[in-house]
This record gives sequence, C-alpha cells and structure tokens, in this order.
Amino acid sequence: MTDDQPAITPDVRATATDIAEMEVRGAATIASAAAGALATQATESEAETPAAFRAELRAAAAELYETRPTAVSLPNALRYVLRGMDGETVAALRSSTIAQAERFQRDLEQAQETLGEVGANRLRDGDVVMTHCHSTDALSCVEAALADGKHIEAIVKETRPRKQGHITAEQLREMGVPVTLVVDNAARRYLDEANHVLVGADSIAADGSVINKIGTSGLAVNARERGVPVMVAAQTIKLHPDTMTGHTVEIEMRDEREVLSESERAEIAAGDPDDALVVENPAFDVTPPRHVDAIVTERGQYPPESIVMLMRELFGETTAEPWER
Ligand code: RUB
Repeated sequence: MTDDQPAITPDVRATATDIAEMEVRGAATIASAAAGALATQATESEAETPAAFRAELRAAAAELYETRPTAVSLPNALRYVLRGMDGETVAALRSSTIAQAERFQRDLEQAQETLGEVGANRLRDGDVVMTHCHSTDALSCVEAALADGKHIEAIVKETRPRKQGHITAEQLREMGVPVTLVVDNAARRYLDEANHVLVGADSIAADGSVINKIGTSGLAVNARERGVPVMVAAQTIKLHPDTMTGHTVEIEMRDEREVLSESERAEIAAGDPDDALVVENPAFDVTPPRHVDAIVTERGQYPPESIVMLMRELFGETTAEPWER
C-alpha cells in the first residue's frame, strides 16, 4: 500500500474477510455487518480533512463491496450509509456517518419484524413449511406465526455444499418447531407433506426473478409441479436497483474445496495423472417469477411480476455507487 492510499481500519478488513469466507453470511446479516464496519471506520478514522475522511469511507466501502457479488443487500447497505455522510468538518462527517449506519441497522431489524408479520398471514395453524438454506427473513415469518399461536412444522433441506440448512434446523428447534431434516435429493418426495415452500432471497430482480441459494430454482419447479405455493421472504433491501435498467445479477462461483476436499482432489490426481475433473460451485441460482407465488416484504406481499412497481417507488432512477472513485 502506498502512503497516499486512504487508511482502512483493521476492523473493516476483518469484516470483509469474514464476509468473503462466509463467517458472516446471509444477505441481511451481511448488510448489517457492512454498515457496522463503516461506522467503525468513521469512529476510528484519523483523517485530518473532510476530503480525506470521505476518501477513507469510500475506500472502506469499496473493500467491503468486493467480497461477494450476488446479495444486493451489501451494496444497498453501503450506498445507504455513504449517502448519510454529511457535514463540513471531520467531526460532523463522523457523527452523521455513525448515525446513518445505526439507523440502517435499526431499520433492518424493524423491517424484518414487520415482514415476519406479513408473511405469517400466509401460514395457517398446522401448516408445514419446507425451507432451503438459512434465511433470517424466512424464519421471521415462522416466528411471527408462532407468536400468533399457530402450530407450524418444518421440513428442512440440508442445502449442500455448505449445509446452512443445519443452522435453520437448529434455530427452528430453538423456537419449538418440530423439524424433519432431509438431504436435498429427498425434497421432491417430501413436498407432498408441505403446505408451503418458504425461502429467502439474496437479490430480487425487476422482473420478479428471485436470486437465492443454489437449489432454490429446482425446488420451486418441483413445488409448482406438486401444487405447493412458493413464498419468498425478502426485505426491500434485497431489491436490486440495477436490474431496472436491464442489468443481470452476477452469480458467485465459489471455491471447489467446498464440494471436493483437498484430500479427495489429491486422491483423484493420484489415480489420474491428467486430473481432468472439473468442479463447478455456483453459490446461487435464479428462480423465474412464474415459479414464485408471493414475495413478502415489510411493505406488504407482492406477486413477483409487480415487484417492479415497489422498486420504482423506492429507488426512483438513481443507482449510482457513491463509493466509486
Ligand atoms: C444465504 C442465502 C439466504 C439469503 C437470505 O446464502 O441464500 O437464503 O441470503 O438470507 P449464503 P436472509 O449462506 O451463501 O450467504 O433472509 O438472512 O437475508
């Protein structure tokens, strides 16, 4: 690093590493952690001029932005916090940035709670939900339904390769929900016992496509065939503004070691000197709107095809990235 590059605090670098390595994961949790890291940057900055302070915050946002490409909650969070950075002095910039980050985190929590209440209306007493991956927005719907006194059960897909379904199973059990854990390949068989497929989202596109953990689209196709409604729980922070102008959402490709361990790879190499086995590990996929029944947000529930109206209302025409240098 050269001397004239803006100083980024170790905390921001640590948060960026945690997000990249999925120690911090899930779209809402990533957004909250990123906002918190910008607040820490603002708190610890030793910048002596407003320009230097702004440059540091933009550099910190750029570092966080580079970590994972698919969940739009990350750039949406960074954009929101940087827009609140306001003032003529370093002290004013510092306090406005910290206040904006705290506001963001509070609103995020509140939105999730409200979304849960909206989503709970779709769940009846005695319903069984089938889940995929681990989504705090989806779990909020179950939590609200339980608070309404409904009995809910869950069939939880394990979700290879990282098995985030195990986190879902644990958290549902902590809520008192009876859980049946199944491997991904068993999902279609157990759809007959489910009243809803309930998943979260990393990004929602303007045409109502849902970008979520790999395997969501296959589950949705099977659910449609079985007549099981698919409900996507996604706060408005998951709405992807760039898709309003035709951009597509980048699907993150992750390391093959999540699929094939180093020792398994070594074993293959030992038996095959060319070692031509290719492993692909896409983290997310795209579920077309025709396979989704409702997108549940804190602003109400929408058929996927009409989500663009909410996007226009929330984003207007601006999709600029204020951390761009
Ligand atoms: C997590 C995932 C979740 C969404 C929504 O993927 O796909 O369904 O992020 O989660 P990963 P939430 O584990 O790769 O981050 O509702 O908590 O925002």
